[in-house]
Amino acid sequence: MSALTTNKSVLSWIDEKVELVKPDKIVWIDGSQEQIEELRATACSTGELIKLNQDLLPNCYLHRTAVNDVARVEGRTFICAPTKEAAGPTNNWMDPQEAYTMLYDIARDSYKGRTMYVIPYSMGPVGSPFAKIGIELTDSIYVVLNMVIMTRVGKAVLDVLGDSNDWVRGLHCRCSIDEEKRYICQFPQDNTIISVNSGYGGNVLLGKKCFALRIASYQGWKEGWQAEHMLILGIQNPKGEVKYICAAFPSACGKTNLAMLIPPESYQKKGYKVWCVGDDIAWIRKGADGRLYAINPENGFFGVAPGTNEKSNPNALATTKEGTIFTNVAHNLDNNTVWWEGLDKNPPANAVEWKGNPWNGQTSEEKGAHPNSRFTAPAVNCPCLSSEFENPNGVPISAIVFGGRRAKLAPLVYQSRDWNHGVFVGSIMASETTAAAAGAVGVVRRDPMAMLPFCGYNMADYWQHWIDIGKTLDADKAPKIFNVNWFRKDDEGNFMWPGFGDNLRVLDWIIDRCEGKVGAKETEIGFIPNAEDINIEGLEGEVSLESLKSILEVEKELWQEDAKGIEEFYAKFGDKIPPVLAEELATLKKNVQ
Ligand code: OXD
Ligand code: MN
Repeated sequence: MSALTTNKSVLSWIDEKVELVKPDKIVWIDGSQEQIEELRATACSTGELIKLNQDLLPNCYLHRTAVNDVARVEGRTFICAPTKEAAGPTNNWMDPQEAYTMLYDIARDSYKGRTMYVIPYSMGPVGSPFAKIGIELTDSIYVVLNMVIMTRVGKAVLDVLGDSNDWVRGLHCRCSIDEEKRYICQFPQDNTIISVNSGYGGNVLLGKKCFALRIASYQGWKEGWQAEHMLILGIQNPKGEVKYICAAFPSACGKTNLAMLIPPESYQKKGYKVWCVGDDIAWIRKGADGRLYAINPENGFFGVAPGTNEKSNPNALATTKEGTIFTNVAHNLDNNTVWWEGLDKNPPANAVEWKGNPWNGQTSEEKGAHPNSRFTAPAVNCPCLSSEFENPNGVPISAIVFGGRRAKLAPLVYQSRDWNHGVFVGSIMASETTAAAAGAVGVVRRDPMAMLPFCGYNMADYWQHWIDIGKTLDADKAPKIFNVNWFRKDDEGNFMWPGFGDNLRVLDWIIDRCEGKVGAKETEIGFIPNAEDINIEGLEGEVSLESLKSILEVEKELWQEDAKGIEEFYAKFGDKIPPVLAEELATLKKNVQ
């Protein structure tokens, strides 16, 4: 098949990689429906995909990864910057030359007998001033079909690229899925990603975490914009005005659920609506009017399946009903559909579990779906997708929200005093590990801006970049910065806030604060709502004014303890800690003394 471009930098890079991995055949992905159909058919014929019930789930497929290849591998993910310091203390680092040599040795000849697929893709609407282009080479049809959902793929992307050399190189080689030789390497200075020995989404859909966060965060630093691990949502009030919020949360804090939130009944009656722009990544830059604007660079949702149901997230569930690839969920053989834990209370008896073994969901102790099983679903399917989703100039951001899972300490919501204090609030983000993950439960892991596994350079430089962005914004134009915690527990271990759709009550207060419509108490840690200003109408029996007050309190002793933890965390960065943040920490310590 002939090349879809005459771009010399593209063609010579592909020639080099062909020489290295030696494919039998090269196929350029043009994004056409015929080609997608053909690839689906090939994947079904080899067992890579299983075609699901086309009446119930049109154009939906099931895939199983290797049992040893089911999640992102942070321990095997490297930032290959020129020096260890450039990668910083929170990233694994490898010398670029050593990394290339090692990776090329692993990749050499690995496409023999296989096809090389060349995927030209755009992160962001094709041609948008925010968008960036990548080319991924892969020997996996599963990767091609996922990239077709998650990004904008095809010839139009190459037409926009023209002769430019400004594109991200991505080489993915399945090899033998050997865990010991699995590496996910980013070379930010070279706009390059190499991923070997994995077939799992987060490691191999190179447009997502590898490019749109790790490489893009570095590009943003150099070019004056930001790539963040944030959802973007719009809240429409009864007057029809829509205000946009970006929010960063570590995994397992309900980001996709918040992005597709269904307003509580009392809000629905008044005419409130919530629109989803994105559930995972935001690219943010200043617009001509001096405000910050955000786009979602992705084109689909790569969501965790277990726990997604008609109640927790009906919008996500609806999104998966067409054109979706399910990975590592259970296969219901009675009607050729899929099932996962938490979908409903009716697991199939005649099924195949995620590893491919027969499974009776009614009697088995084993799980049917892997806890990190996923759906890859087109954004256009989402019933609450924002009409601004394709806007090439993004949406204006009123508020930035940080959050984590903390049983104690962090109040339901507080507002930073100003931008720099907000950067401090983001930098001290932390979340407690849950029973779902390996290791001790309830251990606090610092995860600044939810970027711990995704920042492509030294986190201290990243914080300074946040501070520098703030310097370019007029105070009345800068988004206000908040912190939320949906996960406060009482002494018996019960959650004290209902979460899910009711989180809109907190977002409502946040928007009111942005518009100067509501007062707040200035406390040691920032501005806290007066409890009466959080609307708890309709929550009778669930949340009392008293309990709301108690999750809005600042407990000084706990903050003194936390300040020690922050100090230890900051110490890792030595004298690279931005002076602004060192001062904010000193202020916090003094305030909570
Ligand atoms: C994701 C993650 O898959 O953050 O989005 O791990
Ligand atoms: Mn994520």
